[in-house]
Amino acid sequence: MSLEMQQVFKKTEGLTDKITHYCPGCTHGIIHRMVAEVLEEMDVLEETIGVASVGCSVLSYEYFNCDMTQAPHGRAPAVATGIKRVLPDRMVFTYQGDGDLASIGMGEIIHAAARGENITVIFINNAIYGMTGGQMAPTTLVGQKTTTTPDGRMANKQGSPIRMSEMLATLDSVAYIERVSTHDIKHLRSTKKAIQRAFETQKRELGFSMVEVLSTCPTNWGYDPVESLEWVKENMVPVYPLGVFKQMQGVE
Ligand SMILES: Cc1ncc(C[n+]2csc(CCOP(=O)(O)OP(=O)(O)O)c2C)c(N)n1
Ligand code: SF4
Repeated sequence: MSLEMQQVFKKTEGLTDKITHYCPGCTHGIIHRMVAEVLEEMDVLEETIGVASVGCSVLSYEYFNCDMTQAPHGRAPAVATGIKRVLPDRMVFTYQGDGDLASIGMGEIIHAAARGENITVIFINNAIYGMTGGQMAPTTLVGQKTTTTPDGRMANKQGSPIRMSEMLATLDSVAYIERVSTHDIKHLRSTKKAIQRAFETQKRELGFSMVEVLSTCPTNWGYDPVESLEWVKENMVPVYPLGVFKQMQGVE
């Protein structure tokens, strides 16, 4: 009797073979995978240009199997704007953490969204500036302790967390914004759908699209990977409600 081997799982063509440097339990890796799968499924890997930012995902240009470049501190939306305007038939995306997008790059993201640039932003919100030893980010929760806020974030001293999706959704030229989460399988499925919708929005030339993904940072939170997922569900989702904040007509 001959045994027939059947392949039931394979790595997406959208990622290179490079082993990532992310900490165990960090959801950056699974979000990379979903972005890569969507690009592969849409058959646009050959025409995609991604812009890596700073933070833990700075090396994402080594992991995505498409053309990639890297932009310094928060400037990814500006660099993506330039690329898309010169090469409008390319799929252009940025991959940015919350320190990059909501702190040092706040100006760039607001103006790219206000201009309705036809780019897709993958925004990773892990409530912390992961790379530089876990300092506070604009998304750090009230009461959440970080290495630079050992007493916990205090609204009267450091202000309250910024909800980027809600804020950017007020801009007329924004086509699509959704916030999703990585804390369980059901939400991972919704995350992939949102990423698909964002790239479809760009393909249809409808304008600016962004997916905010609630993500983990076990290393700087001081929890193990499973506890970290639980922490996202229990603590982040109530402050950062999931859902679609803007969906222009024509976005499907
Ligand atoms: C006040 C300040 N300005 C600039 C930097 C430089 N810097 C290092 S990492 C980073 C981005 C932060 O990463 P984040 O976007 O939070 O992604 P993560 O590392 O959490 O994945 C920046 C802006 C810094 N650490 N602190
Ligand atoms: S420090 Fe945090 S965000 Fe950075 S790779 Fe490790 S777990 Fe992920």
